Amino acid sequence: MHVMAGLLRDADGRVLLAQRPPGKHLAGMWEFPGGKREPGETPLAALARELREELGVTLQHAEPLVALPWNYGGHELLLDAWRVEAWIGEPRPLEGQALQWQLPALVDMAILTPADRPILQTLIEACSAA
Ligand code: 9L3
Ligand code: MG
Repeated sequence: MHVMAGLLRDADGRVLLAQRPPGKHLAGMWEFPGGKREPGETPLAALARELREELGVTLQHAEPLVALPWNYGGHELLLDAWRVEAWIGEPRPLEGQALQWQLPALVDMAILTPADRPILQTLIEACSAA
């Protein structure tokens, strides 16, 4: 399974996090918005679709950050994280999920789904190198 995740930053450098809704796997934990790529979709098209469905925004420009394999209880997934450099619209919680903007260095890793922790770490390192 190929899962896309988008890292949106605001003008203050804060990153957007979404909370997984009740009833879903890992409910209550926070993650970068995104979801499963469907057959026949390119990674970028899947990311654009997920961001439109979950946040109501139109992706304009994204750059790959890091893709890491993960195993959730027997399910192999590749979590493919992209920096979303430009989009149109104000992100809204269209799927009942809570949203928050937070400075990467201030995010408590414990609130993130395990697969998203190394992605945040990669973002923090990329920011300090820039
Ligand atoms: N997942 C982890 N981190 C993320 C995303 C978008 C997804 N940033 C994991 C949670 C699920 C799987 O990928 O195990 C599929 O996601 P969903 O379709 O349940 O949202
Ligand atoms: Mg999702």
